Amino acid sequence: MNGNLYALFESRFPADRDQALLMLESGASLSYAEADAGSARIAAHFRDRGLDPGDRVAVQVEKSPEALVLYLACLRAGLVYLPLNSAYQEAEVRYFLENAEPRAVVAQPRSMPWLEPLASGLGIANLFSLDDRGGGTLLEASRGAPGRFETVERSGDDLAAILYTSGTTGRSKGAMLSHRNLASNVLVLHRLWGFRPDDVLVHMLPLFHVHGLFVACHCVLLNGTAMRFHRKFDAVQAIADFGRSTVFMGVPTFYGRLLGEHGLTREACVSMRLFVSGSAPLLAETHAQFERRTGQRILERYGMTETGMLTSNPLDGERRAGSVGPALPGTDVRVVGDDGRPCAPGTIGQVIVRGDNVFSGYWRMPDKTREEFTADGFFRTGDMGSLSTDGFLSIVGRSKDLIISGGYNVYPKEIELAIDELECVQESAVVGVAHPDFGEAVIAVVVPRRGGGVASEAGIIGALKGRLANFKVPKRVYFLDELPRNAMGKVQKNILRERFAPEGAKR
Ligand code: MCA
Ligand code: AMP
Repeated sequence: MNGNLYALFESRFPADRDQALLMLESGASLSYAEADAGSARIAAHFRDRGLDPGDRVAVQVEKSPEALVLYLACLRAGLVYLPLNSAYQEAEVRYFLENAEPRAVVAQPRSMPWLEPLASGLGIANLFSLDDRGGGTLLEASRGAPGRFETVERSGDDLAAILYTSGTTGRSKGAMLSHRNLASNVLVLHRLWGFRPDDVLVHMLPLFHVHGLFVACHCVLLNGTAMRFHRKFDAVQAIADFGRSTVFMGVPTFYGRLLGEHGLTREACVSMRLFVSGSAPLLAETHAQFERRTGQRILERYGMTETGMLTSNPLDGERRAGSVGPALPGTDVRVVGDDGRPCAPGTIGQVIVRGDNVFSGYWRMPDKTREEFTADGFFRTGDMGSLSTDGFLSIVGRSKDLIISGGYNVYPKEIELAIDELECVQESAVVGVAHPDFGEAVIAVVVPRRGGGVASEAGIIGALKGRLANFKVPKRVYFLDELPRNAMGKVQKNILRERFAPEGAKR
């Protein structure tokens, strides 16, 4: 049997392929037949350009129907899909291209002035553009290709995608995800969340991360039904859609913003059967408020880029606020002490996981991969948690130095390295503080360098904007004469968090 994930999706396509896969804001739709033909054309074009199965295709585009079709094309051609957040700047993209060595790059037309020389310097011969309206050289070039393509045979172990996650050292690592990793996870979620033939999902997440692509889109593709597909999150539009849809998936920021709208009522949600939250902790208060307003209990689940989804609150049964639920079937989730031994229920320890959904390692980083796995094959998530007697996991913190802002991960080290490069800076420390909209927000504490010129908040933020994706740029910069350190010389970030939390991330 072909282990290619696309073959699994295709086996579940609706009998009538003229049925919609995507319902668009414009009122137009994209049918399963059109997605199939469009992805066939791009896959055939890639093959004709000499791309072989296993080659990487880096993609940095805005969300659009064509972006999803391009992903399907890569699966079908056996190419390894490498999605990049559209907010990444040139310096960030350079690293990914150098590290992954893709055979082709598809990017926004506005990136071409810097991407053309970069790609040519790296010997990447296939550079295409794709804008958020389907314009650009990719579709022009593949227009003449046949609308039929035999999906390439893949084994479950073959790579389907590489997703970069930042690291505590400041260097991003490419998580290698196989067709089996992705297929096993969506098969479980689809069953556990009770997908039905009449489901319609409201899709407002970005396509370049796990939540929007591998959780939301995969569930819909496996279900052979439609999603209302939006460029980005919009609370008013979401509420309008809830009246004619059944499933919604979002990060906690989405739920906070929905609660800020008067239109969010029980009546507005009457056709909805499932609200899923993940990517960051959902406050128990948000959970309670959402239930009071709509009568619906949000289902919180927990996952990672490296592993896909790991735990989920139940569809039927108690959805516990503050818990991410029991392990998914087929996934082994343990909480262990520093000695590696399982903790007693209620005791906090490190969360480690094993299962078909767990990635095989980091791209070209065997040492890093070895470090992150135990001898018996468990991946160390870097999250701290505890299990209840009935197996519900609660995430209580992280052993990794990570900030999650509006569902996006920011590793302080990467930001500190960028700040420290500035002439006016002696050293810096980046921490997360509570933020009413993003949950956590990034702030920086800077020690100015003597003789390095004027160090100002606006100057530092301005300098970082061209170098880092916008969501990584600190919302505020504070100045100190020196950073608090412990006896070992390590910066005491907890002191900085306490000190600057009241001043916060807002001007
Ligand atoms: C935008 N801004 C942000 C963020 N997003 N700042 C901090 N954190 C953010 N997440 C800033 C921009 O820099 C900009 O500032 C200003 O807000 C407006 O930008 P805009 O793009 O208009 O904002 P928005 O459209 O309102 O976006 C907010 C958002 C978006 C809708 C919450 O961030 C979002 O869609 N987040 C979802 C992320 C996600 O999909 N995560 C899943 C990862 P300025 O003007 O100063 O530049 S997958 C994962 O984590 C695992 C596997 C899992 O479990 O799911
Ligand atoms: P990423 O690297 O984007 O895959 O982010 C994964 C991290 O997001 C996890 O290791 C957790 O720290 C966090 N995360 C995801 N879902 C949840 C959740 N429901 N509650 C708490 N943290 C979460």
